[in-house]
Amino acid sequence: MNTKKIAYFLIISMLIGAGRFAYASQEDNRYLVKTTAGFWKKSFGVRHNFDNGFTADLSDFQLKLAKIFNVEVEPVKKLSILPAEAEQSVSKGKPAMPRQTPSETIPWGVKTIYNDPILIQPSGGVGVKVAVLDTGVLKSHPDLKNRIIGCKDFTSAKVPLIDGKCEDKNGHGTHVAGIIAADGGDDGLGIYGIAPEAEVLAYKVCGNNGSCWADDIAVALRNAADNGVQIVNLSLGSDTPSQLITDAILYAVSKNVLVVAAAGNDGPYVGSIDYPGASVDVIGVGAIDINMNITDWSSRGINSLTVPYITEEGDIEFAAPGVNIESTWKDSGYAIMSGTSMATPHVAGLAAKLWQADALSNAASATRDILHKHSIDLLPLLDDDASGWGLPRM
Ligand SMILES: [Ca+2]
Ligand SMILES: [Ca+2]
Ligand SMILES: [Ca+2]
Repeated sequence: MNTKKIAYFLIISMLIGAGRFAYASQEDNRYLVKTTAGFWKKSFGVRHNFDNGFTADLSDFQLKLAKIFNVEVEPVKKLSILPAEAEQSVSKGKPAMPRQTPSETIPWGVKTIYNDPILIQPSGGVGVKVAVLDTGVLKSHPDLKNRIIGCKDFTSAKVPLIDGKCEDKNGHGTHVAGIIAADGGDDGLGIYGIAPEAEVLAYKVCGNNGSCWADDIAVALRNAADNGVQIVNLSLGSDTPSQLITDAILYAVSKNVLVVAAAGNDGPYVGSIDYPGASVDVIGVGAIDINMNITDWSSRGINSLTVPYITEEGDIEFAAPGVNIESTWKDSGYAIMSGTSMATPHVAGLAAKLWQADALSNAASATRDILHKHSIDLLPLLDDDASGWGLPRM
């Protein structure tokens, strides 16, 4: 490289650097930069490295430079959490000590999954790790504090990962985690989830407003797979697939991880199912109410257009309780929420309870098979767009 070229590159580097500091906090500015060249990584700043490039928050100026130098960039998708209705607080008592209590110790969704209307004590999930990729979790909640074995924040603007931090200012993640594994607390006065002996890893991948960058989700999925997680719960989605997430799911599946995701709340239109739930490698879950009816807003698959009882891209796989679901909340109390976000952790919790550990390297697919075998058909008859195999239960 001659002197002129070196000078030129130095000037460009300085300009890029200046742009980075000036615009780093812009919204909707995250891109996958499709090069692995150190020069561009240094200039733009790396959020996450991937096989075919890296992600970064780019200013308009940096975007222009990428274009001038023919560096391919592609916007990173944003996904969002999927509650269908706003929460409704139901806690009894004061937020202060001794503690708030739920309106019911065993919510209707847990009884439905257990197929036991007078269920007194749920159990199960011993030794099974479930990662909840969501808005974080209130680690100190009395019904969750003994269940949380990991807590990581993938959403910080400054660093790609903070270990030990997963503060939930939204509440959604705390609600979802409770449906999977709330254990009633030390005093047994709290609420119970489906698998109250399971271990939960709270991975915060969504901001407080409930929106979630695909690259953060992809990195969290890989992190979960590398940390011996058996089940991942994704109560989030978007209308179109993200390649970063698709690749990360393939990685997780190769590591024997079962991924469960919300179908979305865009029903009742055929094919309204969200990604990643629509992916063939992910269990997509729709929502039913207490009368076992599919809700209007539960997203529909394309099951009627594909082979019955063979899970293909775009199919719904199950439906589970998702209307007026009571669970743990970010204020140490309880709240009722509706959405396929709430249906999904019922299936993830049941998967933890039924985890087929003896199948070793095939445990995830064996567990998926068991869930199929444990399903009862919901109307309309057979494999349908709204509920697939139906309601999986004990
Ligand atoms: Ca699917
Ligand atoms: Ca099918
Ligand atoms: Ca059916």
